Amino acid sequence: KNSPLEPESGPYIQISSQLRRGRISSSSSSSSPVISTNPRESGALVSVSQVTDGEPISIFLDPNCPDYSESFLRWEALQTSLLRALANHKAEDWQDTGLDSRLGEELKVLAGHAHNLRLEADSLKRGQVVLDQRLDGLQSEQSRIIQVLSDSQSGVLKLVAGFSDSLLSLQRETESLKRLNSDLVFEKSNQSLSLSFSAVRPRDCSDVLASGISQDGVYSVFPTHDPDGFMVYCDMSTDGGGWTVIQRREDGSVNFFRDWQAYRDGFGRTTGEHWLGLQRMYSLTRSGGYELRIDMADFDNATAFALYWDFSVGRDSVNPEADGYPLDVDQYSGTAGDSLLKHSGMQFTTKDRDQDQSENNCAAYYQGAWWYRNCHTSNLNGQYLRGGHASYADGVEWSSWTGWQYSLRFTEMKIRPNTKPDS
Ligand SMILES: [Ca+2]
Repeated sequence: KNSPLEPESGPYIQISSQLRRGRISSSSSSSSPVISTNPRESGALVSVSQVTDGEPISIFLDPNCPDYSESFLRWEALQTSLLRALANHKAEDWQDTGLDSRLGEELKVLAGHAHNLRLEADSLKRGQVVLDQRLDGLQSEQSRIIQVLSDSQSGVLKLVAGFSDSLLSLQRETESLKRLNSDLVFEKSNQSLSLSFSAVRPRDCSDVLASGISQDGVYSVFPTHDPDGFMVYCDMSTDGGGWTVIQRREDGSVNFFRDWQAYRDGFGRTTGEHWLGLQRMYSLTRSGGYELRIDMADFDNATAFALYWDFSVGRDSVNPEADGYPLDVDQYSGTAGDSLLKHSGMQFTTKDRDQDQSENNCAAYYQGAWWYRNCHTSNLNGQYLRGGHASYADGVEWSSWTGWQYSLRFTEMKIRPNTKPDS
């Protein structure tokens, strides 16, 4: 007969590999295996369950196999004894390895670990409390910062609003300042324009004086009707000054017995004896509005003057030379007496151009050049005869003051606007 443990021949017994390999003996399962004869597996005779790893052992008997009842009983007994041996071995193994003490030690260690863990948990809890406190502090800080931020934001908004208000008012102020500035610039340019006209381009000595110059001397003037201008002597001393000198006799150094062209264009030295010229007198006075003053002196240091409120040469003439530069003079006042009004309306006569009302040439006859009628009461361009003379009326005469036989030491004819601006 074959051994039931030998499945290779005859009716076979199938045993789980674990049991066969004896690994069941090292199982640490505490429950003993259960052997049942009422197996769930069909055809199985015996089933061993609740072994380690849960895999039941089923023992099958071939139905065709011969009766092995005896052998089965023996097998069963063997099995039982095997299981008993197994259980015993387990118990022995349990005790042999000293697992109890090991477990106790491990339990102690575990308890120590647990203690440590508890301590750690406590400290963690404390840390948590501290962290919570810090968190609370941070939260309150955060809310405070948020408050501050919103406050500062509203403050910034207020500031911005204030800024934009200031900016607007600043812009308005800038605009008005700009307008004011342009007004000022306009006014200033107007002022400098009028100043430049009066200061840089004075029409006569009164403009020179108005520009702030009060020194007697030679200046350039630019009459409205003679924009190229010319040099004149300005008397800034007599009666408020501003006088433009048109004739001077003072020492006889200059010959005054000259022709038409010389009297038209002028001659002499501006700082000394000279005749400004009829054309220039016309340029200055053609529109009227000038007064004439004649200062005189004799050789005894006596002085006198004659003043004419109105004075012009070639007034309203289109061609003054052709018209003969007629004299227009009016409204005498002064200390020398009037010796000129009788000449008003007369044309100018030179030795080479007779425009007087005499049969003769008054200029040639009285050795001068003047607005002769027939012939004169004054002869300021006559010969420089130095005081009293025997000849008749051919010297530098002002008859109403010194008669017809006294040649004056000094004469000066000067003009200025008779409508002085308010000062
Ligand atoms: Ca004549």
